[in-house]
Amino acid sequence: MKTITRRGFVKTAAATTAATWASAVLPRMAFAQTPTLLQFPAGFLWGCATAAYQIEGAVSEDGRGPSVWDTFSHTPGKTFEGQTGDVADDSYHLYKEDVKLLKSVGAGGYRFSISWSRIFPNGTGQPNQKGIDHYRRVVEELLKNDIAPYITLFHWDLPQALPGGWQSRDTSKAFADYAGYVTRQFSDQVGHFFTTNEFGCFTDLGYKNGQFAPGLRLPDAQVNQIRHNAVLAHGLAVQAIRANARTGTQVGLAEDAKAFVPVIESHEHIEAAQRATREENAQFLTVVLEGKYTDGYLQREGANAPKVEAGDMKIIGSPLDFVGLNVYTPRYVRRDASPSGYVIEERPTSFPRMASDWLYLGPEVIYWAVRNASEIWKPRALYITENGTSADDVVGADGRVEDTDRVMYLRNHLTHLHRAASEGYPIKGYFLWSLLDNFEWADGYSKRFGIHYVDFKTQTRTPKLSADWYRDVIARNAVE
Ligand code: PNW
Repeated sequence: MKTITRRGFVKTAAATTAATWASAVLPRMAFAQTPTLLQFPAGFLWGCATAAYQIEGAVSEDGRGPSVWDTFSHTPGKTFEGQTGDVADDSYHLYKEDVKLLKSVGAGGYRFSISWSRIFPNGTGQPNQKGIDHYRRVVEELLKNDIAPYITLFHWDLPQALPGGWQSRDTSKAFADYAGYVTRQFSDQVGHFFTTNEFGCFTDLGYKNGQFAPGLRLPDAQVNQIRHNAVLAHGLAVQAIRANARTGTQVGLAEDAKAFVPVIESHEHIEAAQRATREENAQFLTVVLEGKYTDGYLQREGANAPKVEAGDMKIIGSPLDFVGLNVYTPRYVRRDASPSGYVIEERPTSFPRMASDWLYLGPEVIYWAVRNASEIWKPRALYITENGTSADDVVGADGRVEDTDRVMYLRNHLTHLHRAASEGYPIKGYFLWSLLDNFEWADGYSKRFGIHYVDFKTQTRTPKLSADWYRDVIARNAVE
């Protein structure tokens, strides 16, 4: 028999006491404190999102034509360390593995985008069958796994061959032709299509600030015309989809409308936040949902306002089946006595942020994004088409990525999304950005948004803590 030292005895005694305490107390605690799960409505859709240029790689394969993002990322000084999407996650080849990742978290939907220049290498003209074949394989793999495909038709990778890019109205027409062609091919298997993703990111950031492709800095009048071409492209595409797709196909868009939180939840500040929502998104979501530029926008832009041709507004305002909102960062608004009736608060320098400098943390934004859009525009259905965060992920010695900050970000956003659902706003689903780490545009691979870690040298995918957490949310249809 082992002699029990005094220290050993104390330890054993302590352990026994702890065990006795635990068995006596814990079951009762567990009984008394039934966890309050925030249950989402039955049938709520949980998914993940990605975009073609950010994950596919294989940029010269099977007849794909170059896009403006190939040109831009290969131009020195435009992206972090000159990184490009040439290989990215190699999802063009590894898509089956990526479907397995979706399956393993239990996703019911996958929002991904089609690369326009895989289908029409020159933007217009002859379609490329190999491009269609690739997405057919992706769609079939998803369906085999009971994951509903949600297709974004344009997530910024404009075919380089289109003369003038979004400066030309012909690009809007080319987009409609492409949208009609793709939906004719796929609407027997795909029920939901998004026309464009985030107008401001491919118009303002591309043609006004030059941070994104094609990297131009044009004067306001030209930028406004580009914005107009973009919303017109969306409207023409909606019509082309309705003309080509199977009846019942659901059409919408994915838009990172600036989202406004009232500084205090009182009638006057809520009203101010809704005024701000309409005015600050006047050139994009507002004109799409109202078929009209606001008086405020036209006044502010004056002589620089877009030139509108007869019939444009009706096309732009074509009725939609749903609205998709990409929600990341909050803006705070209060009522004031100015003609607009609102003022947007400066953020204090101490305002918390995540790993991307533009990504401020204010989880209530997702509630207000849904509520404001619902009350202003009364859409039939809403989806959160993106929400997520970058984080400074580190692979531990045990191979695990404990992204507790991402879990915190997501958990808190879902708590506030739950509030919106429980108050009856028509929120039907949520797509987490992103399924896996990928090419984060001008930030290259320096910002990771995935719930799966990607080793870009070996293309190994590893679930992070956030993937385990999300699996749990989906399984319970609830957030804790
Ligand atoms: C979205 N901002 O972009 C895009 O749809 C994704 O492709 C992207 O990877 C993701 O969000 C994360 O960035 C945004 O500056 C880019 O506010 C910038 C902003 C918002 C969204």
